[in-house]
Amino acid sequence: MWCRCIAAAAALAMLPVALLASPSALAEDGYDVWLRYRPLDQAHSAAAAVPALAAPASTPAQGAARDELLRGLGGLLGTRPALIEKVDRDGALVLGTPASSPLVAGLELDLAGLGEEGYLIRSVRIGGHAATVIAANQDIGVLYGAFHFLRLAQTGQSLSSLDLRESPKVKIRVLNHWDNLDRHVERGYAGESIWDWHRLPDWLDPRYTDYARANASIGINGTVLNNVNTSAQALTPMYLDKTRALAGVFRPYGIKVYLSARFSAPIEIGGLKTADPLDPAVRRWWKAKADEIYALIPDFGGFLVKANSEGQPGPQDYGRSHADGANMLAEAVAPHGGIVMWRAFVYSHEEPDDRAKQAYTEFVPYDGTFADNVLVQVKNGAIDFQPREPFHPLFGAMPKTPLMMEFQITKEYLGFATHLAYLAPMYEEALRADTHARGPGSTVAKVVDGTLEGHALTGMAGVANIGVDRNWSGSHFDQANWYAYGRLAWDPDAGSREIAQDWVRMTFSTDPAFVAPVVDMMMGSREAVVDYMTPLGLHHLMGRGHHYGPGPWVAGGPRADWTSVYYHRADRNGIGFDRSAGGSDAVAQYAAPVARQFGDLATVPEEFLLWFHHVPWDHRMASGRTLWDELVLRYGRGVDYVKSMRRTWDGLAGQVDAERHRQVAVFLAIQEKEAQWWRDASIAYFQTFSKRPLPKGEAPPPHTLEYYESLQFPFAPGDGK
Ligand code: BDP
Repeated sequence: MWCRCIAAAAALAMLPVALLASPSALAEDGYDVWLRYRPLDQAHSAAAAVPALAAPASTPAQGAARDELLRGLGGLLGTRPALIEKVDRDGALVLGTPASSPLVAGLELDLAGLGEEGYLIRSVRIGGHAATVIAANQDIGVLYGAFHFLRLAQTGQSLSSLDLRESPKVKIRVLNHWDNLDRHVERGYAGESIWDWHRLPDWLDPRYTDYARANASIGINGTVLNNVNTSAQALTPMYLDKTRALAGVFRPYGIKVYLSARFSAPIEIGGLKTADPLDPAVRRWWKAKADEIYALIPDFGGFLVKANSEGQPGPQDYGRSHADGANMLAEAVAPHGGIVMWRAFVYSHEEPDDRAKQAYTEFVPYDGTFADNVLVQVKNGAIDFQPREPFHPLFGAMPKTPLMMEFQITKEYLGFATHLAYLAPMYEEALRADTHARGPGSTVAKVVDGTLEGHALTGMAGVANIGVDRNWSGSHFDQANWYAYGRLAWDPDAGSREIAQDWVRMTFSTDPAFVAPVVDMMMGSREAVVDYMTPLGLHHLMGRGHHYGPGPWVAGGPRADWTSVYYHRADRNGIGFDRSAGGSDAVAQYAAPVARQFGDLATVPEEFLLWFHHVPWDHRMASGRTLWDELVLRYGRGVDYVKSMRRTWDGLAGQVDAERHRQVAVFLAIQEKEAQWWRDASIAYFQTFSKRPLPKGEAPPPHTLEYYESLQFPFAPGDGK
């Protein structure tokens, strides 16, 4: 990347001034993500001028902060600041911890309460000169502060009279890579895995450093390198050595590595006959494995485990519980300070109960029995990362257990990498949902950040959307989801609009005439996907296996809860899954006020209507329309939104470089085509049940239902394998 930057800078220097003013003259491929550091306009660069930098660099972590500021300010302002040891002029930037920098120590700043990762940025005077200090208790806080300072400059904010204090509200902020050792990424739409296992540990692709920089810039402090559906080989000495090498690259950036652990590894790579968590030989094996890992990687984070879920092995294979399994691993890593992230995404083969209820049923009885270094990792909703789900009933229902949030950043169910869908409003919706666990105001965010029950060990996981594609995420706008996830993991109360504003300014342009329409377009984009795929609480209606495109007709196969008909239950009377007291009674898993609201057809929010109720086709909606008419209109509304995004984006040509503009424009055209396909296929299918005409003005689907059903996509990307 940096070669490219230097080349670009050299090219820039030779360009006539008139051309410099035109962003469209400079091609960009998105590799730099939001850390582009392109020259600020004159007004902003004058205001942001930083002539000198006093920054220690005696450790790799300190070096990372200093280098980032040199690179960032150099790019933004056109000249790199001079490196100084003493403040001898106005405008210097001073960074460090009291231990690393005598200048910082001399300021006697109030760093208490900032913790290990927090920082402050403050305008101060040193030796009679105006200066800005970025100070923290640890080097990593300084690095986070450096990125924050750069963000202020990049987004055109004032750098004078600063007084900022920041520390993360959530402790473990990790990406989950669903990457296999053969580099296939399960549900990945950005090319192969960035982990080049075959060439590791010797070849350390410079991408790994840029990956760490991007993550550190948004406060991500951990990464689980391998898929939750993992092979045990990831724990063999050969692969552990490769993991050690990656850990070495990430360490200066405050990023710990974690591994997904296959529960049956003691059998598969340990030669044991069992993986029973209560078997002493099995326990010894895991302890020895943990010791082996920590000897290589002293700051190894711990294990992520998917057990007894979708065919993965687990403690129940031996008649043991999730707590037995988690606690055995927890015991192995505890002496080294490691943690276990035990997933609650479970639903059993034998259990015929509503799938939405099963995680709660299986986990709630074990509340209070998990070891202190175990977090239970819960998806935002009870089914599976659908475009819209009500919050998972486990949030608020396991007060004695730290519950980690698991969001999906990769868009398995929201149009893969081609559809523009900004997911922060979806994350925000889940985090702000009120569980009522301890009365009103018991939001999911408070469960996750530990404040509701007083947990110090807290976490958030995001299933990564990263691959080897030049732009990392498969599309330019999908970088925003990676970015927003990090910002919300740092502060679950942050606002998705403000995050989008920062991202647009850093990624494209600070021009308000560009920022405002693009942010508006992003903010409504997820709702549009809900509309054209699964309006009014519908869910799980996608193509079988690969999950590409509409498949409301999907039926049969190995298990009912992998079909669409199981979820929509359309018949001649109506549509929707009855989870009220008269149905599966899933509503009873929520606290009483929530259960009442969701369980009553009169009070359930319309966006969850068909999630909780089977509703007659002629049911009157708030709009006065019948359910059938409303459904059809929502499908169309989603398509219309995509059309409006295309118009907006087309109108912004010239305000963004042609290379990125063109790809976004073409992807939006694909999105429109696919949104239309979702609408047409869904209407063609559901009309066979409703037997009602389309509302006036609504175009009939151009093809027969048989046509939509006949479409096959054997090579759609990202399938599990
Ligand atoms: C589903 C995915 C599947 C994952 C599973 C999980 O389709 O590929 O393995 O979630 O989270 O969304 O374990």
